[in-house]
Amino acid sequence: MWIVIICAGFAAGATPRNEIPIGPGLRALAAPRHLDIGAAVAIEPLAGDPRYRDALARDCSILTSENVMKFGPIHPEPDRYAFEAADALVAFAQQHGMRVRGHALVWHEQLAPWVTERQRTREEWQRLLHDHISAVVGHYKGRVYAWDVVNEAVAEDGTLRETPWLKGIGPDYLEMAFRWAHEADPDAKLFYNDYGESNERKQKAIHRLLRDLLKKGAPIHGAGLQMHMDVDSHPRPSAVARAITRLHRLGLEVHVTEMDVAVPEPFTDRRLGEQAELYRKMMRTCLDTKGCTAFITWGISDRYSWIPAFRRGWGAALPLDAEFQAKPGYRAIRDALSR
Ligand code: 9MR
Repeated sequence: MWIVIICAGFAAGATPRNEIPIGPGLRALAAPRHLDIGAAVAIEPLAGDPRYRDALARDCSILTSENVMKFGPIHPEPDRYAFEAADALVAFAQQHGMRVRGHALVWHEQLAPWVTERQRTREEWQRLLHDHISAVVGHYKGRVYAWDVVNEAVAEDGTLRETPWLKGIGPDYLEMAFRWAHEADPDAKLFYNDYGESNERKQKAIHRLLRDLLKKGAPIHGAGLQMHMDVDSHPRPSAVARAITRLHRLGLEVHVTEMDVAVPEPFTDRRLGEQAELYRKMMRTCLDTKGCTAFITWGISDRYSWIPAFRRGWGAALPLDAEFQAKPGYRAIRDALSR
């Protein structure tokens, strides 16, 4: 009996709950709003999962490399660069007419062991960073649209974070990194990227840092707001709008670079509804606030999200579920774009 009813449903053309209706993907809806929309991409599913590739092709006009362009993966030994994985990502983006955000040239995590395991003079640190940036940005010249040149350099209290780069070179490392990236590809848009949108003190410190760097003539074109959040702890849309406006007044573009909204188990309809409201509000904030030119989530499907491995008991953070079906969050983004 059940089988008959279910089959009858399909025969009558009913779509299973959550299935994405046939129609324009998010990319087509974002284009007339002059907004890039996209996702961070992991290389394994890009190579092995056609559903992942199809979802990216349907919804994204811009892709960020989740891990493969970070220092450790791309420069594993002093004299060896491993560009293959990142090249495959860039080739996929080119085939689909998508832009690429390179992430991230200067960060304190995912560094190759050879970088941190030995002492160096300031000059040696400078040479190391210069050579890394020149080689990586040079390799992708004309193919990577924007780079996160420096990632997460500001601590929670607004001071510069104690990283190997700060210790090895001093606070000038930021200006140097932007200048070297610009030399290697004068057409690439260069971004500073960080998290902590609810932390007004940190936001002000980032604003001051970028203002001072711009005053010195550093080639900085944009700022990234990562926007990792969860259903219980998230910035107010007004705080996000304020941060975007403040950065835009410096002449910078703002990208939402890594948004996801973690949900605690069990992933109930109520919680997924709260998540959808956050996606809707943040997309609206980006659309309504001058300066916000890209909206990127940190992954596209819950099947390949970083959250469960890093936060036990949390997950379901992305717009598509593990079977690539649209969640309420996907529909909320689509509605905000169609408004
Ligand atoms: O999603 C990335 C995960 O696969 C890595 O293991 C992790 C290493 O720290 O980095 C994750 O991406 C981070 C990004 O590069 C910078 N902002 C925070 C992201 C989530 O941790």
